[in-house]
Amino acid sequence: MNINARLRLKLLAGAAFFALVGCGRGKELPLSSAAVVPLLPPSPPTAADGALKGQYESNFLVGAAIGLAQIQSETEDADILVKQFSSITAENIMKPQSLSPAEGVYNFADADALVNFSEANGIAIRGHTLLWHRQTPDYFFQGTPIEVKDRLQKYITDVVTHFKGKVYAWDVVNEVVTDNGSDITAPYRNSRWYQAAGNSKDYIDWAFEAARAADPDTKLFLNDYNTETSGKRTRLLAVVKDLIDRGIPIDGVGHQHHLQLSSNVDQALKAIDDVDALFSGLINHITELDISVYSDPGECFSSGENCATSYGDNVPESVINDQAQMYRDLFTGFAARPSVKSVSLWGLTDDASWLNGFPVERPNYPLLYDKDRKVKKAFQAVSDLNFVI
Ligand code: 9MR
Repeated sequence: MNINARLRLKLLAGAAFFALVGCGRGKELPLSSAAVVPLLPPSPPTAADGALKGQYESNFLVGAAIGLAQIQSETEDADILVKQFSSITAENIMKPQSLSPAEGVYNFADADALVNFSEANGIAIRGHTLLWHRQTPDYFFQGTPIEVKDRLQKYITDVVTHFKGKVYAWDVVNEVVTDNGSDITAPYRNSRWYQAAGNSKDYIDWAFEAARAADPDTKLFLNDYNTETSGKRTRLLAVVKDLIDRGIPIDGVGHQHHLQLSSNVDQALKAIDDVDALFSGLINHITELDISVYSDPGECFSSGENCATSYGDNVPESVINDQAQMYRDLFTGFAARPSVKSVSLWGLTDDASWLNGFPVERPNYPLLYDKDRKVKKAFQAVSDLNFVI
């Protein structure tokens, strides 16, 4: 919407509001006091039950990444999840470090609590993640490639079997594509996994094969970030093509979509279109969506230099509006693409976002709910397409 249209609507809303107040109060409110009457009534503090998940019911599940606190002690969060979300991802407690801190030792209690909450409330669970080079105990990487393979496959078999029938999709491998096209290992990341597998990509096959054998029905994903940038996307597509050409069982691509206000929405949607064009039958999940209110240059992410100045507690209204518009453009684009089956936010409320500490310590406001558990304009923009931003 252009500025004039927005202004016109505000004036109309203001006039209607003024007329109502004026009627009720009779002479108490002189016409000349229009300047002190707010132009818009305050935003509703809460949303209608089901407004978010209901809007996309025929398109995709709408998810959020959470921790245990949100379902055990933060009852407002639990209430929001039940009312507005159809999918949950464990932000941390289904990672190898949490599930198996020592070889052969499993700690399923926390993850089971999340699964029980979800099942009791009819919310689907997305599994994150069976393999990553972070949040993974050292023991996984020790020994010969054969020992590494056997251990990884046992771990994946045990975990996927434990959650069989409860987790509708797994990020089988997370972030295995390199950020640097000139790496000698490109398109693969030169990670501890790559090295432990004998400087080879074989560990990716091992992971997918073990996951498929343990649960033929759950959907298996390769998940990565920056698929909205062309270089990373090209490398990711090469990795996926290689898996498919060799018959490795993969069902879909997870696009993390950690975006910022300067990100390009068309490119974020092109990531889906490129998967669709190359691999008919694969599905797409948006797995970790958030939109930082800062527009940081590349060096902020690589070295913490030249990051945008913190807004502190005062984010300009224009930024909140731009963020809402961007969320709406993305969700509308996702809904127009039938291969998108799940869209998850990486967090529920702004205060709990990982972006408050990355790439630098700085309050960020990347999600659909604010720290007071009130819906933001971004929520309204995606859950009600008639909402005027
Ligand atoms: O949000 C997660 C944060 O709480 C953890 O400290 C961090 C550890 O590296 O992982 C974060 O989640 C990441 C996800 O698992 C994979 N993609 C990037 C996410 C943000 O770093």
